[in-house]
Amino acid sequence: MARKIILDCDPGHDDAIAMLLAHGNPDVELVAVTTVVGNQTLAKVTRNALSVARIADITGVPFAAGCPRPLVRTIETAPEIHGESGIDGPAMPEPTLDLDPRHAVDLIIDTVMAHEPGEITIVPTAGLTNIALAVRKEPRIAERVREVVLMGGGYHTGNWSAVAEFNIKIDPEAAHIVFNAGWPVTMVGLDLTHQALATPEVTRRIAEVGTRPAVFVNELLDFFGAAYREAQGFEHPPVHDPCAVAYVIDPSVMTVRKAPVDIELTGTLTLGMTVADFRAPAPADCRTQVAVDLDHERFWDLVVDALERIGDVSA
Ligand code: PIR
Ligand code: CA
Repeated sequence: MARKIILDCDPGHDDAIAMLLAHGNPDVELVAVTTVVGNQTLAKVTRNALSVARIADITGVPFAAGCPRPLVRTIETAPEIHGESGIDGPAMPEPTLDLDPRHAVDLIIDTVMAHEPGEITIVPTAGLTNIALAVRKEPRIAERVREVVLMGGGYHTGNWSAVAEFNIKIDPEAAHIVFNAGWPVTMVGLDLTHQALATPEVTRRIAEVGTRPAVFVNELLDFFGAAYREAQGFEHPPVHDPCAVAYVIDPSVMTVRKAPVDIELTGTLTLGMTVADFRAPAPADCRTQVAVDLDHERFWDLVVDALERIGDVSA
């Protein structure tokens, strides 16, 4: 049985690849896609999500727009990495799907409550504003969700400050709510995603697939790679968001370690830091774990396989 997932995202180059992986892989089923301000404004990332749906011919899945700003902080976007559109590089087709009329928070709640306990996995690949509001509005989702597998944070480095990662730093109060809601949380952070590098071997494999969606992925990686080279001094770009989807598809593609994790809300240098406590043994009631090591080859096998299955759908 395919794992049912809600993808909460801010496309975003790597969010788009996460969406394609979730759509193409038979072991996960996209049951909703929700958007939130992050890499760019809500209007931009929502349009991008709908354009990606057209490129991959994703139909029959509700897409809903969520929060236009973080809970407490002012909006911070990432144009130096994702460009003015949030997904600069490829030509993005005019969306053909209509948005679901519900707010993303309500679509998340409705979807979780309409399924049996343990059926829905939430996969956030953006700031946690929507997820935090959903669990505050309907606290019963905390027992009903199978787990939250999120891209965000990191225990040894940041990318938006020395110690904080973007998705957590842009809405640390929301992250605090999500990490303390009582549901199981797997943090797929920078420690893991900085191993998911799109090397020339990877882009060669994707080019070999040869389809329109595969060409789109390489166009994404071209722009993203150049931005990462210039802004962050990376030789090859780390492709963060599909790592969280990959964990849901096949947890053995990475190693994880159980550890309490909490979010720094008051540090002057450390705001938004995901503080992981690695003192052994982890307490018996610990519901959080962090991703540690990625099997690079098998991760990219999953992405290439998903693209092969999506095939040559025309945008
Ligand atoms: C990536 C992101 C933001 C900033 C940088 N420098 C790089 C976005 C990605 O979409 C991913 O979800 C997460 N935030 C990585 O920090
Ligand atoms: Ca993202």
